[in-house]
Amino acid sequence: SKNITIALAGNPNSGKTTLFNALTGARHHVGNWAGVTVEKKEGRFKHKDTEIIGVDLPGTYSLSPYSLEEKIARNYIVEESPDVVVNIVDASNIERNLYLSVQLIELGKPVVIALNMMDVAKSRGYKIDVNKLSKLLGVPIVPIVASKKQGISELLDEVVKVSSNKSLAKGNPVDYGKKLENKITENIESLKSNPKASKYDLRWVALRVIEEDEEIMELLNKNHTSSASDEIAIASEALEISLEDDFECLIADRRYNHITSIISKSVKKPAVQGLTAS
Ligand code: GDP
Ligand code: K
Ligand code: MG
Repeated sequence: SKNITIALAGNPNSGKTTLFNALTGARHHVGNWAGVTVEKKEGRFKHKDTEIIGVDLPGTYSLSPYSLEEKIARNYIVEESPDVVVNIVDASNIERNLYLSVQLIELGKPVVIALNMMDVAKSRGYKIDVNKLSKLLGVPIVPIVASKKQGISELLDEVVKVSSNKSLAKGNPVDYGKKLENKITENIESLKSNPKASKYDLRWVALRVIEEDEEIMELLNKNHTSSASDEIAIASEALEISLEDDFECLIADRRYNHITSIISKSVKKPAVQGLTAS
């Protein structure tokens, strides 16, 4: 048999707790994340011949460095490298939920989307082309109804499959446009010589440097054995570009465009109905 660890990530109210309980039943324990009073749940369960440890990450809308919950979620994924990140997405609120999905994909770990609340989405008349959505995002998607325990076994089949073939769930990168893409490429080149960066997805680190993410900048400088001038170069480059533009806003805009474009090709919502007589 095989052992894997999965992290459960999703927006608040996407059904994370419902899914976690459906997976682990009573076999989980609740504690806190190290040093903080944010709840951490961990549970162990079995799917066919695979032993799975599930870690429930805090519910978040984004992965910015400005909130404790968001930092916990992203740091767990990049530092602890779970085998698979299971991203629970509320299908009835898909556009907003995908903002987190795109950021999870950017962390560079395999992502499987559990497309939850399919009952609600259907009752509202949404037509979601799951295969197309999956192709456009570049990650497997399994429709589920967590509250009715529907789709759970199919979800776990996919998770186990991805855990032994991570290339199935790498995700497609957001196109940030020529100007940003050039900066990303330049940063990746400088980061290649930084041993502190090597354990992370370099494109992800390159983007964080552009955003002047303090935690990441500090991490790159810490215990750096080669010349510190690399970091200074990166830092001053980031400073220079931040004077040109608000790159953090531009990055967010590009992510929204990416999602809007994907949704327009894979989801049909019924025309907004006028007020009906009751
Ligand atoms: P969390 O905030 O992400 O942990 O979300 P919860 O697991 O607490 O779920 C929020 C609400 O949605 C609860 O009332 C759940 O019973 C309900 N819920 C979860 N999954 C589904 C689903 O697939 N369909 C429907 N209709 N309700 C769901
Ligand atoms: K809730
Ligand atoms: Mg919850």
